[in-house]
Amino acid sequence: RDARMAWWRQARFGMFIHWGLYAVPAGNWQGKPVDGIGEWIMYNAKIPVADYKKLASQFDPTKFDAHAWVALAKAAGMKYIIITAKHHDGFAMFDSKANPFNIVDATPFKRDPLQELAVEAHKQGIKFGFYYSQDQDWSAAGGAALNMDAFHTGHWDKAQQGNFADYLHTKAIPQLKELLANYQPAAPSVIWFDTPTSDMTPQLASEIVTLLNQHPNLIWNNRLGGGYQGDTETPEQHVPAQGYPGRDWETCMTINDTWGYKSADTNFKSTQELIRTLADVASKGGNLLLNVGPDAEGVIPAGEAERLQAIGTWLDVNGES
Ligand code: JFZ
Repeated sequence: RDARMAWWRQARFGMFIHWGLYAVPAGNWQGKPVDGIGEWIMYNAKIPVADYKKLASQFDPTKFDAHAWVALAKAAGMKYIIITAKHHDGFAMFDSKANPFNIVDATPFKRDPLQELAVEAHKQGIKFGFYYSQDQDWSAAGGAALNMDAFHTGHWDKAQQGNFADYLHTKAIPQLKELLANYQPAAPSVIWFDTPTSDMTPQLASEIVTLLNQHPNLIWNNRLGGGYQGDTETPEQHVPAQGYPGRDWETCMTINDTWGYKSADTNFKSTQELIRTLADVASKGGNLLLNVGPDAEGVIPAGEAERLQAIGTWLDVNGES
C-alpha cells in the first residue's frame, strides 16, 4: 500500500468534478426550483426514468475544453482530478458498450470527455481518477435507491424494479472494467465509490474487489460497501478535528452548496475560507478534494474558477510546491 499511496500522500489538493445530465435541468424541473443538491434532482423531484433519459438529447456541452480544465486544476495547485464517470442517475459520462445510457450513444455531443480529460491529465502530468456510483443507480432495473428517512424513500418508478446482483453483473461491473481498461496509457489512478447500501453484500463487493486487485497501483476509497475499508477515509464537507491517525484520508468539499451544477446556487465560499480549509487539512496530514460543478455547456462556473485561480496565486506566494 505504501508504494501505491506515495503520490497521493504528497498531493494534498485535488479537484473533484461532478458533471452529468443533471447539469441540464440545473436544479429546476417543470419550471420550478427543486430543493436539495443538483445531482439528486432525479430523486428529489421523483422524475420518471423515461423522462430523465430524455435529457440526454439536450446535452451538448460544446464548450467543454479538457485542456482548460486540467490547466485550471494545475493553476490552483491541485495534483489530481476525480470526475464523475457515473453518478446515482445512472448516466455514463463515457463511451460504454455495457450500457447505452451514455454520453457517446445518447447525446448529440457524441464525444467521451473522460477520454479527453485522461489524455490531458497525462500530458500535463497530473493524476486522474473516476468517481463511480457502484450501488445507487436510479435508471437501471435493480439499481439501489436510498431509503433512509422520510425524505429519502427509495424507488419511485416501476422501471427501477429488479435484482441488484443482476444490475451489478450487467452494468456496474462491466462499466468498471471499461473504466479500468479503456484509458491506457492514461489509466485511472483512483476509483472513488459512493453511498453503499445494504444491497452491497460482502459477497457482491468481493467481486468488485477481485477486479480492483488486478490493478495493484489503483487507490480506492472506503465507500465500496460490503465491509471493505479501502485505502482512504472520506470525511464529507468537514475537516476532522484530529485527522485520522494511522489512516489516509481526504476531505471532500464543494465550493457552494451543491456538487452538480445548480444555476441558482452562487453561495460560494470565500477564497480565504477555502485556503484556511486547505491549510487545516494539510496540517493534519490529509488531502482536500475540492469540487466544481460544470454547467451543461461544459463550462466551470466563473465564481468557482476565479476562486481556484486565487488559491493558486496564494500558494505560489506562500506555499511550497
Ligand atoms: C454523496 C452523494 O450522494 C452526493 O451526490 C455527492 O456525490 C457526494 C460527494 O457523495 O453524498 C454523501 C455521501 C456520504 C455522506 C454524505 C453525503 N456522508 O458520509 O456523510
